[in-house]
Amino acid sequence: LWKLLCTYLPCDVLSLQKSIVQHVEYTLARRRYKRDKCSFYQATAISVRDRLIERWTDTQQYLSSKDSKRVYYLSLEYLLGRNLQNAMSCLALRNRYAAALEELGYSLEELTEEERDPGLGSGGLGRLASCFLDSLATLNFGAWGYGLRYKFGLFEQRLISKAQAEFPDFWLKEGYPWEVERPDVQYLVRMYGEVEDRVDPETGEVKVAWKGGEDVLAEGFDIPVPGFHTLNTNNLRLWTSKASCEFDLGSFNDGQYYAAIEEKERSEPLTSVLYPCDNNAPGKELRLRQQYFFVSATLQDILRRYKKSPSHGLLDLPNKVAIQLNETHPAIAIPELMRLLLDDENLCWQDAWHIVHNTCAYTNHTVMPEALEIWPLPLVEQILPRHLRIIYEINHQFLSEVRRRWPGDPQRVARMSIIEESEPKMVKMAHLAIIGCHKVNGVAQVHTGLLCKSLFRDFYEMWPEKFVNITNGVNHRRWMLQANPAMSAVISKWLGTHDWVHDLGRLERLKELSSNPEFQRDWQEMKRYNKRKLAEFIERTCDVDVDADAMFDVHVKRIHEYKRQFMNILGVAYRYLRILSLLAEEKFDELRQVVPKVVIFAGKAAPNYSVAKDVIKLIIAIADTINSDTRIGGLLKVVFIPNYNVSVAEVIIPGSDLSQHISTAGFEASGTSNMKFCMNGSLLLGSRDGANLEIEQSVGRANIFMFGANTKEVRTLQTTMQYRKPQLDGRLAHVTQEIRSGRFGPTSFDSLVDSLLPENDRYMVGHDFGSYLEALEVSDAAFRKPEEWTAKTIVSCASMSRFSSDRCIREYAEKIWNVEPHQFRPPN
Ligand code: 26M
Repeated sequence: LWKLLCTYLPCDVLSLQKSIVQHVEYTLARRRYKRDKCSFYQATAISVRDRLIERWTDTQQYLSSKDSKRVYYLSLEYLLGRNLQNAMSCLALRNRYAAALEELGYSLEELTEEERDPGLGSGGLGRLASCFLDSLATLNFGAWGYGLRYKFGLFEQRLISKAQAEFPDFWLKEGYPWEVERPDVQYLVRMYGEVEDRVDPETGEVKVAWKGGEDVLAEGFDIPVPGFHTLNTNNLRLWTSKASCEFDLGSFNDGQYYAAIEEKERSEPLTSVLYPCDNNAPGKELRLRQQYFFVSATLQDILRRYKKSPSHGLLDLPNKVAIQLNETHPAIAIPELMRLLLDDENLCWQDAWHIVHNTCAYTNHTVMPEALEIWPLPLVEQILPRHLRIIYEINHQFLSEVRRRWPGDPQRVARMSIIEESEPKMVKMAHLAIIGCHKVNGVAQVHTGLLCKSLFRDFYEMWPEKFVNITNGVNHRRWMLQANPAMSAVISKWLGTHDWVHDLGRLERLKELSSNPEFQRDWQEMKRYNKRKLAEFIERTCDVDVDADAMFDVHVKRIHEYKRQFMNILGVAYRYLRILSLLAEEKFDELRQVVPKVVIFAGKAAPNYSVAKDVIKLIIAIADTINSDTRIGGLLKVVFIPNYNVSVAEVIIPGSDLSQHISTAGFEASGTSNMKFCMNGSLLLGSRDGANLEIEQSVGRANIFMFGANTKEVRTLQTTMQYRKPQLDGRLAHVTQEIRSGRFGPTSFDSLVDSLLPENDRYMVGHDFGSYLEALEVSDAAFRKPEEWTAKTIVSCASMSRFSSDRCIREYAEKIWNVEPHQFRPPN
């Protein structure tokens, strides 16, 4: 009987239709005859989820039976994107579901649009985590992601009165059909309280007891993470905070019933909101509590699963478990795992340290000083008194080692300490992470170089073997196959196979075809099609009519000074003024040479980051002036697409000709959208920063437009500028004068414009502006030659195999986790 019951669900078209209609009626309890898209989307999602769940439970069972090493990816952020089409493709059921829905009167495309994009992250770091989950599943690694189930995701951005306005993103409003609540997976997490030293009367050993404080309950929600065309199905477990009253009913017995419940209810808001910062770390108490809540629940869960197997001794943990810390956000895992091993498992310090150090690894994603997490020591002491004691001990032992290696170098000791001797004292989470982990990795060559040469130089000198580079990668199945079906069809047609979907290296063969006129025609038609779709999207969201034959020049990412959207919009203003002067001087030959362009911006500014919000205002002001100036005809349009997120990116990236990645050298750790754009046949206009440099090596200098100071020059300039004030580029001076004079509306944007003065120009906009304009000119000239341009885009797309997250995950597996893929087969 069990054999009969354990077969997988049927997947013929009729069975899929039955399952969808049944979920409308029985799961959602809605009339199956009443036709509404939302119900049919949800029912379809649940029908797909059913088919994931059977693989998911089988995978977990298989992994336990094989006792293979597992990877746990700890991240406070995930930007999953929509799941419906991804899950269907993974199951190889996309066409059948599309056919099933068609007969029910729905297109898969329209139902796709019903899905809300869970914005549980703020930018590149969260999206990277999601790409990693997909590759881990596809490559048959047994890996779980852990994160927080924020009730409100990253805010929704609307443009009101020509500025950003933030609205709460209550993404769970209609329910999230991909998750499964796990009321049986609950842990208590303690915060606050006091520590007490207790001498064991028998052994005389001093033990530390953590007493009092408040308990919060963590409950898990699971989202299955399917691999592409494999049965392997991993898990993403997200924690939500709950009142812990169910756990200690005793305290209500003193008549304080309501007071007790009220107090317990205070724990609910802990996971309410995601901090909307990217590359910035506000030292907020709630954030530290979120981090600890997340880490404690996760580690309790990992240890519980580990200990279920009777053969597992704790000392063996590093051979069976790898924990990856995504940035320092979960770095409190180091003292928390120590605490669990010391206080709950009664291990000695040496054994506990050996386990922690060999299990954990840390990825750094930024060198921006304002993004480095440091916590006031009194705050740590208040919330996590036991952990502070452990941190002191870790620091004490570590600094003794530093003193042994570098006797008579107290400055080095002070620089490397976890505790900064300021007022108040601060706890440096990056130092804690480096000391507590066996590997530290940067996310692009130049970035890792900077970690070793400057930010973590002392640590690199002490432990050079600890530092590795693993250049980021992106999931090409989402960013090519799913986001750009037109391009995928052209590629598969010309290669005569779909095998590139598994192995991006197969794209190399396209290079030979890059000048083939028929292939070029298909490629150009595909690009035209994607640009028309983007043009329709722009019409809908911005109410601006744009010409799909113009060059689509795209700059989309979080708004940040170092990403220099400001420099871009100054360049746009310059282009506009130049067109006007050509018109005024009746230089018609030169006017004919001007490449018609649509400049597309999108991105969110942190709500408290006023400079970034001013940049959005300036972009909108300049866009309004240009778009309503009938003199320039269709030569230039500028749009700011609101509410940039994963699904908006899936429309924008395939429709782009040129994309800008123009951060000041040394500031963008890697960048990942640069890779996505290249994969979609868009050429990069890039600064000498992050992964741009490695992309240049792969695609070749002729197929990318690079400009500006490199990291070394930036460093020298930053020190010399204080003494030597260079002249502002004449073109830049002209543009800023026009902005101040009110050419782009009544606001004069004084503080933005003042930031260009050499003494204020931390991000080298003034210095790089000239070479930036030259790079733009080179790209214009290239665009005027369609065959050459097309060949460049083909070669650059065909050169992307290194930038697949598959390559990246294999490197983590080999260099850091020491894990092998498994060979899971279905039970029969
Ligand atoms: C910290 C404290 C409190 C609240 C928020 C934060 C915080 C959140 C996100 C700080 C930084 C955060 O993200 C940094 C980030 O996204 N870094 C980007 O990581 C990408 C993936 O490695 C790189 O490609 C980008 O270059 C890098 O900027």
